Amino acid sequence: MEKVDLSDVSELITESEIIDFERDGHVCIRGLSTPEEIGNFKPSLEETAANGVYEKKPLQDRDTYGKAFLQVHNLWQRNETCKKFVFAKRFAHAAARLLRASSVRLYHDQALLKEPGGGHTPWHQDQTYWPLEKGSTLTMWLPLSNISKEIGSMHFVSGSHGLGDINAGVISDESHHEIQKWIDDQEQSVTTYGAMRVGDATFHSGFTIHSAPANPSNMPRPVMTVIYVAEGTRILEPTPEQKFDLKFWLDGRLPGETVGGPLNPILYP
Ligand SMILES: O=C(O)CCC(=O)C(=O)O
Repeated sequence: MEKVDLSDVSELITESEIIDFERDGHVCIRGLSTPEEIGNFKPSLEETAANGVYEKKPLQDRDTYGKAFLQVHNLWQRNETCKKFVFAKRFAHAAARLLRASSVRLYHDQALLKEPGGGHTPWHQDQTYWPLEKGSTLTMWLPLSNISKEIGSMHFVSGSHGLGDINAGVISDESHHEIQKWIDDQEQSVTTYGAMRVGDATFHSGFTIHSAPANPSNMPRPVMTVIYVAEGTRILEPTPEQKFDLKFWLDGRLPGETVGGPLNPILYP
C-alpha cells in the first residue's frame, strides 16, 4: 500500500532552520512530506485513532481540556501502517537535526482530533508532564488535512523554551489564564504559522509555551504528533504530574537512568 514511504532525504532541514528553532523554540517546515505520502497513511491513522477514542461525553459536557481535542496515544503499537508512519526515518532525522542529536528515540505518539466546534487548547508546556532533562525533547505536529486560516495552527511564545518549567501547571483554564496574563504583562511575542497544508509540520521544544485556537468550522482537524527524545537523556525524579509518564511511557525505568527501554526505540539513525 505504501508506494511512497516517507524515507529519509538528505538536506532536509537547513542550518538556518536549526538556528531559528534554537532561538525561538519552534519552527515550521513546509513540505516535509507530500500530500501523496500522507494520503497513504491517513486512512489507517484516522481509523486507528477513531477506534482508540475513550471519551464518551458529548462535547458540551466536557471541561476545557476535554473540548480541546480527542487524543489517542501510541498508534504505533495498535497498527502496523501507523507504526511505519511514526517510525519514518525522515521525521526522526528532522527531529535529530533540530535537536543537534546524533540519535533520537521515540517518547510517544498521539493523534489529536479537534472536533467541529471543538474548543481552544489552553496555553501550556508539554514538559510539565515529562520527567526528562531540559532541552532533550521535541514534538512534531503534522496535520492530516489542510488547515485553513480560519481554524489555524499552533501558537507559540517565542523564546519561552529557555525559561524551563514556569510552573503554570497542567493544561487547564488556570494554566491558560496565568500564562495569558504573563504574556500580556511581559509583552511576550506570540507566533503562529497560520494555515498549513498537508505535508507541512511544526516542531516545538518540550518547554515552549503553546496553545491552539478553537475549531469554528464544521470539519474535524486531524493532527498526528510524534514526540522525540535525544539519545542519552536522563530520567528525572517525577513531580506528581509526571508519575503517569514515568509509569507508562518509560518502561519502568527509574530516575537517574537514561531513556531506552523497548517503548522508546531508536528512530534515527
Ligand atoms: O493540537 C492541539 O490542539 C494542541 C497540541 C499540543 O499541545 C501539542 O502537540 O503539544
